Amino acid sequence: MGGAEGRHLSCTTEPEALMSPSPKSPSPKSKGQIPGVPGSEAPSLAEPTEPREPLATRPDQRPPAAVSATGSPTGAPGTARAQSGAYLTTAQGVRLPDTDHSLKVGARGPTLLQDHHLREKITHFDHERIPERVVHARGAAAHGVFRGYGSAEQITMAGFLAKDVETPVFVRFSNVVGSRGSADTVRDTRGFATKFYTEQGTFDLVGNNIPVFFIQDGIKFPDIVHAAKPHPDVEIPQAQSAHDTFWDFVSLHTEATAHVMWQMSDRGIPRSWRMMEGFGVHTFRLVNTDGETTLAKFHWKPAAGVHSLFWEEAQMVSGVDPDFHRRDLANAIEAGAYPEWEFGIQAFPDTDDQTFEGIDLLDPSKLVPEELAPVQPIGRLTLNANPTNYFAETEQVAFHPGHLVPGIDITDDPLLHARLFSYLDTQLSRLGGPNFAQIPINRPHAPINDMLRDGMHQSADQAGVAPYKPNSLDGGCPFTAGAGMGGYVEVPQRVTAAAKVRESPSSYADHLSQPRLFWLSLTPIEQEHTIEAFTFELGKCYETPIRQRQLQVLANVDSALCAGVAAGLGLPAPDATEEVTSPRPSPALSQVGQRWPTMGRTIGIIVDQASDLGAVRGVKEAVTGGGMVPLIIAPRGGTLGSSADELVVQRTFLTARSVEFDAILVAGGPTDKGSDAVGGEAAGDPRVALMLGEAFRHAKALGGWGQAGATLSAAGCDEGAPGVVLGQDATQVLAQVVELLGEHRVWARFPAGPS
Ligand code: HDE
Repeated sequence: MGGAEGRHLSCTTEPEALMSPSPKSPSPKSKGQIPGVPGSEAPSLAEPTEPREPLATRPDQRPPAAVSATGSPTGAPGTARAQSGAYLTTAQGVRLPDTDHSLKVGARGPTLLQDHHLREKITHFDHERIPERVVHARGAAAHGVFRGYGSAEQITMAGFLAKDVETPVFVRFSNVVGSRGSADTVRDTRGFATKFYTEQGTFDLVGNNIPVFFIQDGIKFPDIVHAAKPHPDVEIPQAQSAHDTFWDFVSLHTEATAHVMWQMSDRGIPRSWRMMEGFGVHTFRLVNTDGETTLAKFHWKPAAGVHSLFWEEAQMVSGVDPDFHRRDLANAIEAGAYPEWEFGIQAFPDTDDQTFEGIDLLDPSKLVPEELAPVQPIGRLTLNANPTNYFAETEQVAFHPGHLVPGIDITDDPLLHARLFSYLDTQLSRLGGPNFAQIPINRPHAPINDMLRDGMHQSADQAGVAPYKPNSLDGGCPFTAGAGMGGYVEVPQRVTAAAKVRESPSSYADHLSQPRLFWLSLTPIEQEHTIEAFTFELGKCYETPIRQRQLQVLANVDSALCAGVAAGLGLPAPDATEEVTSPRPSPALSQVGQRWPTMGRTIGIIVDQASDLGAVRGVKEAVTGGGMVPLIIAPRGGTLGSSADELVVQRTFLTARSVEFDAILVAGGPTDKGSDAVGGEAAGDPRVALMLGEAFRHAKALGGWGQAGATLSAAGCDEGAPGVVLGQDATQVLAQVVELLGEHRVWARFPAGPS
């Protein structure tokens, strides 16, 4: 046993279990362990001196599958990772005696050019970075498995959706605007990109957590991205939409309004990637074995519910823990609280006009309310392993909306068509040439016979002498496959004859009905947050005309929305200049008012020398037993209690901040000690008061036992306020707090919140 976090991983973890790419054998859960363990074995105090085989990866990690550059299983053992020998070598495998000193003429002399090791080491280092993604540069990923329910078999022949078929997946979540090193919790759209390694080839669903997009035609993408990125002269602000160029563009380009409404709502600041919905955004065309087609929109529904941060929390987290979302994902997987989503589709008849209930299905700035077209579950996604190497897997993964499998085809959405060009193109500069599909994380698990040859970074040793068709020298191989042989045959969709034009269909001119639909579907507390977000963002603009222009857009969406923002900005609220009908609200668009599982949530337990440690141990076990993570917060680090039954401290009053916890418990002293137990260090510490005060303000559940009431009251948390649970029995207090956690927040703490 070693390490402050109570590590109990074994250093002899089974290599096969660690490395297996099979989705059927997810990495073993390490239940009860506080996540965040850096390696699979606790380090020794002194630097090790005896050569030994390197340590195994952690049980929660999995590398890409062991398939060759051309998609066949290599049979390589799971332990066959790069860089896994006991001795340091050059890149050519020659053992090295020293890597701390360059070769010099005497200890104080000049460095010699002949030092190959120095030159190789520094040259490689000089080229360690590749260009970050133009958009979605900031992100993290996980491996998992997708299981089809078979419920979509009537409408699509996609093999991976068939009943109980299990398909390995790699999922990357991202922020759109910020650079690779920016903070996770900024207000932004989130990417939700899934690579399905199906037996019929790779299918990528490259979606977002917002179902509507800023633009309706891909040709506008550089414009919106240039407007959202930092100002080109001073390169500020980083990873923010709260600046003049963004609001200048969207206030003029009103087709962005629906997306902007979502971004300014709580959806723009998710609590966790595990608690986000995902959307394919575009309408796709599904085709079954009889050639019948159905239009469909893809949805991911998180098992943990859809939850967000408060804006103040998001801002604090950006400073306290810029890696909040990626840490949350990795920790949940490490702790065995595997994130899950149900995959669903909204299906629509493939009619000539490609509309449904008056909504143009080819317009990516519009959604179809679930009340009109319910989301039908067709499969389940489970993320069950962390990557073993960020660069190799997460940075190099290359998604592409054109990676389609038989049964899934595209529609004529002009945004999608531009994407079909862009994603292949971008990888050429980002991943250094046309062979990026051979990078292990990008290798399909289906056999590849593409006749593509040579090029930069070719790593396949291809067989045959005739990479052309027709040929006789390779026996005519490879042969083409029609639909009956698993070939991808495009749906022979009729295209209406028309003149070549640069214009959009007239339905695309409706920029207001969907923002209004969204606004009307929010609960009062969500509307209040949205008003605050617009006020904050526009308040950060320098130019008043830009604010006024955006207020006019908001006035056309809803007068109350506009009035709220205008009041905050100290500007007059303009009258609407366009009339918009009031669509029926869609309750499915609200995040508030349901109960959700609490698995993977974090509960902070404030403990000091006056606390009843027996009760704390019981609570800690109950939290762990419920699949949540308990973090002990104490005045200083180390352990509490007797050495036989010590309690490891995970956070101190100095390192803890409220934003890390979903709920906080205050462990009071045993009541039989009477007044002696009152007045532990927690009661008088301003950092504890700050922590509790913030959690209270952010509507988090708070609990305590023994004399904890005094600590809570001192922090301004009214004992009688909703969601403040006090009692003498610690496990009962915990049970009530967990009950509250199921609703994510104690909404009743706000006048505008639901009671
Ligand atoms: Fe992307 N987008 N995009 N996008 N996008 C990229 O591809 C682009 C769009 C989305 O985790 C880039 O490999 C254009 C819609 C995600 O690696 C780039 C247009 C949606 C990711 C690119 C769009 C997305 C990207 C950057 C308008 C939601 C991250 C690097 C026609 C449905 C994927 C790269 C990952 C990434 C271009 C619009 C989602 C530059 C031109 C709509 C989740 O190729």
